[in-house]
Parts: sequence; C-alpha cells; structure tokens
Amino acid sequence: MFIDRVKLTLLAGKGGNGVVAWRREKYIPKGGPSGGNGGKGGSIILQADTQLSSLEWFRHRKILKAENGGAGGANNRQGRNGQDLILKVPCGTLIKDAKTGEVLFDLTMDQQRWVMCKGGKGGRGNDSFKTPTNRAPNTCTEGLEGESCEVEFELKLIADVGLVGFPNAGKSTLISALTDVRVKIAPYPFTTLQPNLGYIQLEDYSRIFIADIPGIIENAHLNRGLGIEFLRHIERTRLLIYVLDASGIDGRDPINDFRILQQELQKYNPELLTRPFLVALNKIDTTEALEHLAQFRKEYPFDPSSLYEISALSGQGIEALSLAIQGIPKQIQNLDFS
Ligand SMILES: Nc1nc2c(ncn2[C@@H]2O[C@H](COP(=O)(O)OP(=O)(O)OP(=O)(O)O)[C@@H](O)[C@H]2O)c(=O)[nH]1
Ligand SMILES: [Mg+2]
Repeated sequence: MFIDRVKLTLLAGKGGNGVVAWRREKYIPKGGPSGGNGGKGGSIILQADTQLSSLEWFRHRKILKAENGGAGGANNRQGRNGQDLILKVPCGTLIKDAKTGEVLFDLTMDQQRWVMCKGGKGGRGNDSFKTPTNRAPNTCTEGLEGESCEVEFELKLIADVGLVGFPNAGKSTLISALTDVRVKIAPYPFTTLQPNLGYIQLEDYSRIFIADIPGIIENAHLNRGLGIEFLRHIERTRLLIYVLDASGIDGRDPINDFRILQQELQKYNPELLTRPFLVALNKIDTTEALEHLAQFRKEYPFDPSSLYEISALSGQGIEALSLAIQGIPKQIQNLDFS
C-alpha cells in the first residue's frame, strides 16, 4: 500500500541512572566509592533511503521509542548505551512539526541522516562525585529523559518528470512505454490509485525518474475524483508532461482537457504553470484522433515544438518524446518544497 503521510510520536531513550556503590574487598577496609555512571539513551535518527518508495512501514506504528540507557553498576561499571533507533524513510520525505505544520527538515538525498530526538544523558555514579575533600560521596544522579516530539512525515516523490492527465488518457501506458516499470493499465478511469515511479537510464548510468499519478478531473481542487492530493508528488519535478487523449473516445476534447488541467494545477500551486512542460497527444493510432489533432494545433496557445503526437500503445512517437525528456536541463530547480 502506498502511504505518503503519517503522524508519529517519537521518544528518544532515557539515560541510565548512576548508582551508589562501595568497594568491598578483603583486606581493603573503607574501599571508597565505586558506583558507575548510567549509559546514554538511544537517539532517534532518520535516514533517507532510495530503496523505499512509501511510508508504509509506519502505517500501524504510532509511537516509536529508542532504547533506554542501562544503569551504572558496582566496580565503576558504566551502564550500557541505549541503541539508537534508525528510521528509514524514502527520499523526498518532509519532516513537519505535527502541531504547527512547520517543515523541520527535508530528507532528499540517499543515506542522508538527521538526528530527530537526542537520547538522554546517563546519570552520574557516586564515584564521579569524589573529591579530595569528600572521598566517600553518597550521591548519584538519575539519567535524563530523552527528547521527544510529535511529527508528521510527508512524502513528496522526487521525480524529474511528472505525467498529468485525465483518467484514461494513457499515462500509465506511457510510463510503461518510456521506462521498464510495469504498472496497471485498464480501459476505465481511476485505474491508477497511487503514484508509480519509473526511470529512463542514460548512457552515463544516470537516471531520469518519471512519476505517473492518478488521473485529475475538473474541480479536483474541490476534492473531486481522487482529489489533488497526489499533485504534491509532481511538485518537485523539472518537467511536466500533459498527457491528453487525442481520440476523444470518452467524449473528451483534448484542448479543453488541457485547459482544465492547467486550471487545476494553477489552483493547487500557481508555480506549477511556470514549470517547463511538454504536451503528449496520445492515442494517435485511432482514426478519431486525426480531426482532434488539427483542431488542437490550431487552438494551442504555446510553442508548437512542445507538442508531441504519440501512441503509447503502438510506440509511435515515443522515441522522439523520450529524447525530448532527456534534453531537459539537469540542474535541480530551487523550488520552495514546503
Ligand atoms: N488506442 C490506444 N489506446 C491507448 C493508448 N494509450 C493508452 N490506451 C488505452 O487507454 C486505456 C487507459 O490507459 P491507462 O494507461 O490505464 O490510462 P491512465 O491515464 O493511466 O488512466 P488512470 O490511471 O485511470 O488515470 C487503456 O485501455 C489503454 O490500453 C494509445 O496510444 N492508443
Ligand atoms: Mg493510470
């Protein structure tokens, strides 16, 4: 299951207590203090991992706690340090304060780590209190509580290219044609219920990630259809591809669809409209497509070189579209991801 938002309470481990103990050995009367310090509590560390693609692991976990430190022992034994709890999250996970919604951190790079809650310090044993004037201190301290917090993890996929389109336009068919990913394709709307991620591998082994998200319909911003929840997964992309059904089989008009999609994107985040984009007029293998294509070209208000006529099903035009995708500038945009 694709989970992209979770709320959690995180508790770092408490430090172990220090203890009071005395050296008791034969022939050594009044052996002096020997109480050891407590161990440190385990911290909670978040780590981004490209192998993960959802926050599923956290779904049924509400409270996560790192191990407490062990108490000190006699003979100056230091308590055991509590083990750190390392929580792996997918790259692109935003860490927010659950109460204020403030973004605390953004884990974007593989293996990037962030110490979320520090473990409590261990208490002091009586041995650590001895001084030249007080050689038999009877004091020790308790370990400190670890830090705790209530957070929300929110995943925004990190893809270079985002496919947006009405249900049934052929987005999933297109991602399958462009990449090796195998996803569900079916002749009814709302087949895709969660984002799919695929990639084009380049000669230098770098990858261009493409995200296919559930279809968007008019008034998605009012939460119609699957809502615009999923648009956040294309917010970090460098290129958008509007996938339009040129066949109009479902009684649709591609130019109208294009306008509606742009409106919905704008209502979600106006910045999305300033993003570079291409338009993929899909299903050109159908006879119905011909008349729509001419009409679309006439009414299309942008540079016609951004138009690609394709058939995701037959593969026609896919090569040219793939090359156009590979031509997008590499640098990551400096976007406000929050
Ligand atoms: N003739 C033709 N049919 C296509 C083409 N591309 C996709 N289809 C068909 O259109 C239907 C919908 O395709 P999907 O790829 O599932 O569409 P989608 O945009 O992912 O749909 P949702 O996941 O519901 O948003 C399927 O029956 C596909 O076989 C095409 O180029 N030509
Ligand atoms: Mg789909």
